[in-house]
Amino acid sequence: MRVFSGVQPTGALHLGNYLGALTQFVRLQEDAECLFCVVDLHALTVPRNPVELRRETLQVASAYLACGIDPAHATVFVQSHVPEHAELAWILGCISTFGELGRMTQFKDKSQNEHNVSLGLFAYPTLMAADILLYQADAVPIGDDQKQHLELCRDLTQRFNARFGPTFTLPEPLIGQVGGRIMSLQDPVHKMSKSDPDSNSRIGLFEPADIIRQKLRRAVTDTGREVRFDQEVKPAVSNLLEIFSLCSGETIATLEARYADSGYARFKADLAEAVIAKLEPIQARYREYQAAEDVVRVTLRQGAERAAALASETMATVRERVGLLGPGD
Ligand code: AQP
Repeated sequence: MRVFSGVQPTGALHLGNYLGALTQFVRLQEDAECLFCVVDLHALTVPRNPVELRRETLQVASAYLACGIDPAHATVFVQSHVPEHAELAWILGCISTFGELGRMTQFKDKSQNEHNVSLGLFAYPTLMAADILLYQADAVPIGDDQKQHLELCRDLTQRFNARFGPTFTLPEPLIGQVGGRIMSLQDPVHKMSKSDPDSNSRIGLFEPADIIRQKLRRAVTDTGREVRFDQEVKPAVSNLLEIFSLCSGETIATLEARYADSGYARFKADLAEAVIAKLEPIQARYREYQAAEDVVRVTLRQGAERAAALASETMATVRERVGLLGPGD
């Protein structure tokens, strides 16, 4: 099985990225051929400071390694180092419709109240489809928020294959049973997100322990005192219970039984310690990679070489299928 997934360098990674995506990546590398990409072209769909973008690209790559992605098992690379991503995105854009791209909820959310919405933001899902199809991926580990984009990728796969002949593997989404949708600590109807202007809404993977304690103390809760998992009635507490369970390895039922009548303050204090304990070893490894940036750069160079070999094979077929005249034809 071949697996592809990516993370955008759009700011410091948070617990949602970790629990929803990165933990899955680490698990999958044991049994599948994995490609994990820092999708820097996606990050350009909203205005970016070039110096920050370059720094955050290296940070996401370092985070991959710190979380346990092993370059001996998985190909780690930067999207823009393999130019075929942009080329295939153009070709897929030419078989995508205005209507289907306009229905994407992420586009609607991100373009709301914006005056100068870019073509890139609108076409984001075609670039994501190109990322996946270029490597003939069988499966794509994603958080729940990317489900709609993957559905579109599957539609484009079927449309392309029907129009030009079997070319691409139809990819399946891999969404974790739990952790697929970690919610904001300040507004539990919205997902935890890097671009939320309120930094109290998320826990950064590399934040110091005292900030994590403070953010969890300030996390909103629901009416009533009892600690109970009920996403309808108690969305905020349910989100905290899910985070607690994923960080401590204990079941939600065990946690409910322990904290049922203890009140929110003790529950949140213990939750903070569980999150800190989970993140400490990752943070230590991240500091090591930050001090050895050359190691990260070499990993990315080697990863790009491996990825480019696969990408050029797919693109040779695609160019031929759609009727582009090759220089040697
Ligand atoms: N809150 C979340 N819960 C679970 N999984 C999540 N992911 C993101 N947020 C959550 C998953 O993390 C992977 C990488 O995401 P991304 O950075 O490529 O883009 P995103 O989904 O748009 O994530 P953010 O944090 O919300 O970034 P911004 O604010 O820049 O758009 C994906 O697999 C995603 O599903």
